[in-house]
Amino acid sequence: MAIVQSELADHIGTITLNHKEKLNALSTELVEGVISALDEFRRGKARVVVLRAKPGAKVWSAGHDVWELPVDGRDPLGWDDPLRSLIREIEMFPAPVIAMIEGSVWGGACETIFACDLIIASPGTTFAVTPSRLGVPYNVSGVLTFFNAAPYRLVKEMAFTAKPVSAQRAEQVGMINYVVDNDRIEEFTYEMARGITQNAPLSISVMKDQLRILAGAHPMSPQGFERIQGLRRVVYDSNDYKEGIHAFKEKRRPVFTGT
Ligand code: LCV
Repeated sequence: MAIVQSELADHIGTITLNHKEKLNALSTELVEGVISALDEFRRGKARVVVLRAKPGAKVWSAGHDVWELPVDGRDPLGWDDPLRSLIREIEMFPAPVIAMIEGSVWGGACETIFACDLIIASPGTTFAVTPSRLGVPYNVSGVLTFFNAAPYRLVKEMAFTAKPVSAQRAEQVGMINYVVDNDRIEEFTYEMARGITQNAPLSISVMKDQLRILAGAHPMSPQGFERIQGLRRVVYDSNDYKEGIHAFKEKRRPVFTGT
């Protein structure tokens, strides 16, 4: 069975994450499947895309595939990292992408959802930002995605505690659009999708791009960027980064020493 299923009907593209064994971890294989579905939808002139997991999923996605995180001194979230490519493909897709969420969402999967245009979640959904849990130095554009998705103070709470936030709290602060019961979320999501397909696709596409460009318009000097890259290198060269990954693989709690 394909780990990514896709279907295009009545201008609505649906992408279903279906890698049960790895809890829809954002592996290279899974990300390539999603990106190829988006390419097919672009060619098929989809007017809206729904990104979802299988109905009733306990884990929507466990985030970046930890087994694919480099431990040889390379930047774990470089430009060509599958997660970075996925985020850009969603942001650049010329029609709205609706994230329909059931289950828990972790790390890079949170950013993936925040890169979507609309987010509809079931009541049991949780969102956890996990770099500090693994010792990972998140990258600048990734932090900007979070910065644009939630209030500043909540972004800090999520980043520093790595604790899951409930769908209800996310909706209260405007981090997601709606919380809808599991037995209605599909009907609700596709009703919204159908409504979008009735509106002018070119107008929607240009507004999506304007909002993307404006949301990314944060001045940062070359020196400021280089300083951040230098600080990130200290983190991904650190013992703590290796410890976070090894602890995950050995199914134990990490012991961070700050070195
Ligand atoms: C590969 C996995 C994963 C996984 N990768 O089931 O944002 S950043 O910077 O942190 C970025 C780098 C990032 O996104 O990192 C990943 C962040 N993700 C997480 O921290 C979530 C890690 N996973 C978990 O905490 C648990 O798996 C949850 C709570 C999601 C589910 O727990 P549960 O007890 O239901 P298991 O932990 O037993 O996982 C089932 C299988 O999925 C693998 C895991 O290794 C296990 O494989 P095996 O059966 O071979 O042991 N798995 C889970 N997450 N991110 N593989």
